[in-house]
Amino acid sequence: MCVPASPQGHYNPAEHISDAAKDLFCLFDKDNSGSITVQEFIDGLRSFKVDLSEDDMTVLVEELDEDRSGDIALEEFEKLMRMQA
Ligand SMILES: [Ca+2]
Repeated sequence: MCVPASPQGHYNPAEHISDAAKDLFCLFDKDNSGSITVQEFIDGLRSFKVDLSEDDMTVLVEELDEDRSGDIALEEFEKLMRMQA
């Protein structure tokens, strides 16, 4: 279980996110830090044989990373799932 649990009684933004998105997020988040770094994202896409250049992947991260934290949170990752749906 690599989705970080929020303290009891606090709103958990992960709760409304689909299990499929969480499972995929876990595959990308190799160090279980709760967010996907650019490098984890690129490694993850490569492991799924996604045919994108590193530059294209970096642009994709920048599009997903709404809060400019430099990595992809679960909520941001879910947008990618919706794009593909
Ligand atoms: Ca991580």
